Amino acid sequence: MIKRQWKAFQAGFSLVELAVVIAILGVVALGISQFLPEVRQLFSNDTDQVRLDKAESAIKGFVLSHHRLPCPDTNDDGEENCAPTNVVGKLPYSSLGLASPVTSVSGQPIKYAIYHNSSEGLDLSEDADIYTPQYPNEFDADFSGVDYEATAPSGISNITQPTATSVANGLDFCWGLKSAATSTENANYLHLNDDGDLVHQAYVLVSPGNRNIDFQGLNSDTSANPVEFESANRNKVIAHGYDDWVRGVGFYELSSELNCPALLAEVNTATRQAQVQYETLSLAQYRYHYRVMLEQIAQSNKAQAEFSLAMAIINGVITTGQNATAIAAGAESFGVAVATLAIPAAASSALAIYAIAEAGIGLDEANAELLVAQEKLLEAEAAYVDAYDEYDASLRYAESLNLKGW
Ligand SMILES: [Ca+2]
Ligand SMILES: [Ca+2]
Ligand SMILES: [Ca+2]
Repeated sequence: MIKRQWKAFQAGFSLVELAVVIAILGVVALGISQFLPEVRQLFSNDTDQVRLDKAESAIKGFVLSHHRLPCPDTNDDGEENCAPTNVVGKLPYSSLGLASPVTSVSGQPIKYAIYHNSSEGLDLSEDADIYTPQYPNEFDADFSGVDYEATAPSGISNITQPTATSVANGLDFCWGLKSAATSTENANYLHLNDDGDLVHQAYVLVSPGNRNIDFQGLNSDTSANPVEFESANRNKVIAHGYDDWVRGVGFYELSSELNCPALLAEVNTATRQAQVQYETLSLAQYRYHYRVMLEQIAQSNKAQAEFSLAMAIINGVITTGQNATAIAAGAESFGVAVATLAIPAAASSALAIYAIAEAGIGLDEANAELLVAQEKLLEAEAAYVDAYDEYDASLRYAESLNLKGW
């Protein structure tokens, strides 16, 4: 009896249990079917995020070869459409060198938007020359700092600022990112809305998702501000079916990926070094001209000493009443170093001999001073030429970095 009752209980429980299980399975199946695209993607290598990664790599490749962002495709032919007003469109897959459009897993096109700041003329899709290093001023070989005429030593001439400045390359794009990063916040330019905070982006990619294949919320085509997009962090599950994927790439992030800080720093360092060499050269040039002046003064002092000596000899001759031959002999000595000068016998007066000796000593001293001045002038000239060559080399190096770009 007890056994039969137990069996009946067992059979009854199984039916109830079965019904409950079926009901639960039905609810679960209904729930799962809603999230089926996400569930499928969990087990697949081909997800919207992977596709956005692919788009991002293609954009980076384009930037490296074109020094600008690709423009959006606004007429669905895969080619970019560049105009200042074209800031939102589709990814220009063909211009990026891709064979087919980049879509979401369910086949919807990816939306692509770029930063364009009209108030500061900052268009990251424009290959413009907006960066030129701060080169030193032109070096003027015609020095006028010391009031003495002097021609520049051989090999020294004017060094003009590099003329090939209008070159647009990676440095200009890096500079554009830097300028954009420091620009004033403005809702008219591409940004994400992160819980009310406006976060500017260099470019934004949006996949509409696979459960609700529309662009939703701020990503919607009918959104009031077409350059405003949802934050990449917006919760997908609890936000009423929102399933878009937003990939925003900020100025600093892109700048860092392209190695911009190091590139700009390298050019800045080279330009600063050229500035230092320019200052050194200017100082060397001043010293050279100063030494030219001192050498000319020493030459003039020597001429004066020679003249004084000649006059002392002539005076001595006249004092002792000698004839014209003796005077000529004295005059002949004009310009001859005192060591080789014989005091004329005619200069017999003690006063005259003393004056001639004094003048001779003066000439000796003037000659010695001239030798020192000439030696120092040679040193100053060598230093000037060295500084000139070093400045020229440092300027060429800075110029070569500017021309190279990345
Ligand atoms: Ca197009
Ligand atoms: Ca440039
Ligand atoms: Ca969606």
